Amino acid sequence: MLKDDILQILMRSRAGYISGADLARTMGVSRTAVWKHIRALESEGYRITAVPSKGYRIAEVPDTILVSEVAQGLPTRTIGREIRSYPELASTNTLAMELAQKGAVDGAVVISETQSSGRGRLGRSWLSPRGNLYLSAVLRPAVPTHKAPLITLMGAVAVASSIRKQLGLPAGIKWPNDIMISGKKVSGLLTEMSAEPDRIRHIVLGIGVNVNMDLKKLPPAVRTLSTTLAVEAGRTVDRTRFLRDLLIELDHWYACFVNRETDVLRAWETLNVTLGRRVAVSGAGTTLEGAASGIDAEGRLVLLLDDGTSRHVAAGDVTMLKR
Ligand code: BT5
Repeated sequence: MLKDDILQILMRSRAGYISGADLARTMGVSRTAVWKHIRALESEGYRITAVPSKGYRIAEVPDTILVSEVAQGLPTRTIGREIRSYPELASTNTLAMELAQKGAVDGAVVISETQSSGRGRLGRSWLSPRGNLYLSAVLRPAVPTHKAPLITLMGAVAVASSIRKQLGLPAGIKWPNDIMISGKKVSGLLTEMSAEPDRIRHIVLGIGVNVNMDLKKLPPAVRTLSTTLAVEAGRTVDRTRFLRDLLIELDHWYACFVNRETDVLRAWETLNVTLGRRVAVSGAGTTLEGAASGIDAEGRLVLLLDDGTSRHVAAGDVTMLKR
């Protein structure tokens, strides 16, 4: 897009001015057209100084995820082949499900700066102030329906290992869908599926990562259990770069999942913080207590109960009990 090209030129020469005439010549358009694109960039939050004798210069870049930079030469096979971004949505998962129904490609990604009705599991909400990452990927894996729950584990492996690689933080996975740092939740995943008995139509993998938001934006009860990447890293995190590297990591693990899901399970085992712990798993009106001893081939938690029997739990909320 012309606007993105102009943005790139201006970003590359942020130290000085570029004349409207030069931009117009490079782009092969009129100076009025250049001016219109400059106005469009301003409406996206860029502050651009215009000096009649010198030209244009970017004075301030908005704190938004720059999708053109994420998409530019993105070295992925599937994830991020299409990226749609929005300043605000009700929920990226809701829109991604709609797009999937209308035929969105495998790997299409939806992101939003905020969500007004971000969703967690079981009708819970995901609080979604500015400064974080909210994304959903449309997936169409050619695998049997019973493998679908592994998508959550796959996404968790991608998020935890991306945080580790990019920021060197000790991110771990709490079964089934939480990413934790130092015992606090930094990210949550929500997988939704449309399927026939023997065939997956599409899956939407939703990922929320607390990046730079002020934790005070969360109500106290949630805040005490939560953290952000910025708090853990001790600095603001570049969300554009974080997202780009996360999509690359997700692409890798998605390919692993489709080709040889045992690799995903092994990676999950090395990154998890649940196994080996005594846990209580609640769900469907009951709570089971026991030792989290493993995950099975379908991603269910294997719980060793005190009577010596074991249960394979498909879903639930885990509370870590004392060691
Ligand atoms: C989750 O549910 O953790 C899944 C979160 C998925 C969010 C993404 S954002 C992009 C995509 N679009 C959506 O609409 N959703 C996905 P669950 O395990 O049910 O946890 C929900 C609970 O986490 C809430 O009841 C709160 O206690 C807590 N919580 C809510 N917002 C939080 C936040 N920003 N950080 C940490 N914890 C939060």
